[in-house]
Amino acid sequence: MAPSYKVIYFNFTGRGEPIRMILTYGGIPFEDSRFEMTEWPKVKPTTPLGQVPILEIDGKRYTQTMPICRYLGRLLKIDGKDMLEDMAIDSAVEIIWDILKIAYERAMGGGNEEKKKQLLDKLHEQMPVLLGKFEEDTKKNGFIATNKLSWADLVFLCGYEDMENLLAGENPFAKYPHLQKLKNKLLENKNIKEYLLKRPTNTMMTAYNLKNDLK
Ligand SMILES: N[C@@H](CCC(=O)N[C@@H](CS)C(=O)NCC(=O)O)C(=O)O
Repeated sequence: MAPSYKVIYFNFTGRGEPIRMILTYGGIPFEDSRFEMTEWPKVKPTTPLGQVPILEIDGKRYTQTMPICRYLGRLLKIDGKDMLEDMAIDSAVEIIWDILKIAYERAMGGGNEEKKKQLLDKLHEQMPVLLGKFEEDTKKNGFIATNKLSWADLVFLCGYEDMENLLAGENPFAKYPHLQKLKNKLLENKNIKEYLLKRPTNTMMTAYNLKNDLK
């Protein structure tokens, strides 16, 4: 019998979404267990590390976003063909999260305007370097990390949506036509399309939804 999967995370994209997106891409049915921020104090003590996301496989709980994604990538054979490609995939995913972490820190930074400005400056300094590298790689190979679709591309798709929200109004991908093309190519996937159409409304970031770009 096929294993049962359950993803436990906020009703929000963030670190939970790459896990949901990879399962979705692979056509693996999963229970999408979401809760609102206000419920977190009740949920936190029930989690192994006081953190989410959690992936449950046949009732056993696994933590840490990227190892979970890496596992699913291997399971679906959208990992690298050798250790060097796996390193390229891991490296791309780290780059995506390096940018996202700054953008999230800025968004969650409360009322400290000076700190927020510093983080925005840091983003403006790093994005052209890091996204510029992805743009060049994607122009050459069609994908973020290797010359065929890998789980890094699905992490990128989620990162694309979060960056559009965290930097709403700035069009962070406007200068990167190949990254936009990749996003559109991924949105042609039937499973992803169906998932986005039925995905519960993200209660925290509402400026941009990948669903808006479905053809
Ligand atoms: N390294 C962990 C970090 C997990 C993490 O920080 N999760 C956040 C949500 S994105 C969380 O649970 N925050 C609530 C808390 O720490 O109380 C991972 O990648 O899964």
